[in-house]
Amino acid sequence: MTERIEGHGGELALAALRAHGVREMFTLSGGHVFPLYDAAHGSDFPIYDVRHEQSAVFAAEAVAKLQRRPGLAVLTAGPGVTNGISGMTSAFFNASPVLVLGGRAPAFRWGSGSLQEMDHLPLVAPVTKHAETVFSTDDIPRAVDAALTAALTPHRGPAFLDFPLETVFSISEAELPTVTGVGPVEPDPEEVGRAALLIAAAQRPVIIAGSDVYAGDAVAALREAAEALQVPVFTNGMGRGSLPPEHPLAFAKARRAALSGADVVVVVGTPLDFRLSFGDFGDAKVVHIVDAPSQRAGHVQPAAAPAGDLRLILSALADHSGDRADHTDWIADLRVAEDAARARDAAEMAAETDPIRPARIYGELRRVLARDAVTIGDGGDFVSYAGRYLEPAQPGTWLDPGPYGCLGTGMGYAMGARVSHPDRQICVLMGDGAAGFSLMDVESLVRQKLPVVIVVGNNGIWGLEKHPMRAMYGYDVAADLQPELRYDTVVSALGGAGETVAKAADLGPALQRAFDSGVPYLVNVLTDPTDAYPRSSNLA
Ligand SMILES: Cc1ncc(C[n+]2csc(CCOP(=O)(O)OP(=O)(O)O)c2C)c(N)n1
Ligand SMILES: [Mg+2]
Repeated sequence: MTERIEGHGGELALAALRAHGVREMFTLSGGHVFPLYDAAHGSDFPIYDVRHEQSAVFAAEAVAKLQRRPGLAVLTAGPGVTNGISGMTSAFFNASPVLVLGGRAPAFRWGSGSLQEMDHLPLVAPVTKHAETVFSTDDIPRAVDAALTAALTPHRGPAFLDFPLETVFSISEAELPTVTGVGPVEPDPEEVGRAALLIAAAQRPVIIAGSDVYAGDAVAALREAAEALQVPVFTNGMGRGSLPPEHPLAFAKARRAALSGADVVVVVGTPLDFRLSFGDFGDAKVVHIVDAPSQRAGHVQPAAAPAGDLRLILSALADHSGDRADHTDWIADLRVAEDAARARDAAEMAAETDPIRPARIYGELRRVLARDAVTIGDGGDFVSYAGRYLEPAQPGTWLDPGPYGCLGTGMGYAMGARVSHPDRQICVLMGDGAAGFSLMDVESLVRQKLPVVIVVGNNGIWGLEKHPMRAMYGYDVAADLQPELRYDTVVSALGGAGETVAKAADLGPALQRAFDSGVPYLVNVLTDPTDAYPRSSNLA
């Protein structure tokens, strides 16, 4: 039974959004999109607003990533949309189902020079799965449904619609599309069988599981497959935490030993990109398991590449009934390497140095973070250390910017995480350089009562650029920031709170105060500018 609805363009859009389970919008005001606000206003559909459109799109992306449902950003015409493009591009690289609704100058006098009159589509089309201008009010519900269906269909990603002024302000009547949900993509059973045989026959197999395993709700199936075939599991992106760190097949630190010793590397739900040495694992055969045929790598010839619903593929691997090699010794060897690396890391995380090194910050954070805390990385070296020293205990608790590597996600991701999980700890790990992109949005968090903890690794430099530039040229330029800058007082001035920490012994109590404060709180940790993340050991 279809439902007919009547209202202005904003109301028609909102009805279709609700039907798809969208529950809130992130935005920065602009007259072109007032009807969308009017529809949400007073109708149990919260509007969160920000100080830069990048934060609105990043917030929507955090909702999409964490909750596996569409996130919504509403951006005004012209500069509102263009300010959101890095966010859309990040969502495109991360396969995050984000819908961006843009305002647009009136169509009826297009070409006459209206304010902000520009065609957004050529700019956003390359970084979205669906980009469309909706020219008629009664077409809005259909267009919203089509955009969200595209965003949610694996391989997922962002979608964009813009509404000319008269489209969204006019009143009309339309049918509300029935939302059926996106059905699973059936994998080719022969390709799955080939993958199962390769893994079962391997002497030294390894699984690397990435973001699409979480996005595709395939975490349980991953665990079943790994346990059934007895394969050690490494993770990246949103795949982190898929196996709890104490699981006998969960590995994080023995990656080098694993990838150099493996005879079959199974990469699930993540591209064979720079994070995975472009899929080149020496003599090892590669099995690449992807959620859609479009995700098969063009630059590598895997031995098998099943494409389709990851739950179906991983469950089929778990059910493999043929012979399998014994991996006990291989797992035991990797466990030795893992334990040795873990002991080295533990020593670094406890080190009492002056100035403080980032490792110690993470040592202290591990004591105060709950298992379900959401940690967000926005920065250079400081975030590489976070990836190394923090071990997410459950899936859906780790947000990094992904392979687009865009600085500035911090406050937007924090807002989306806080809205997604009102009762959890939300902790942003931020470089001092990264802080410059979004710290003003602390104001948005304060005003809308969205407390988060921000830990700044303040080395006074763009560390990830300064150290390599010095190594390459013997000097560096454009890589210095003000040393010992008081980012904490910036947050205090914006209505939050914070403190600067210079001594390792003061870290623990400061972090505790931050999490107890109930307001946006920045712990500004002065760190050693000579400390550079050892890139050569950063295989992924
Ligand atoms: C939007 C954007 N601009 C520039 C870069 C290049 N970049 C990558 S890491 C980095 C340095 C980050 O410095 P900071 O946040 O202080 O972290 P640190 O490396 O010092 O720990 C820069 C400039 C980027 N990734 N994204
Ligand atoms: Mg820095």
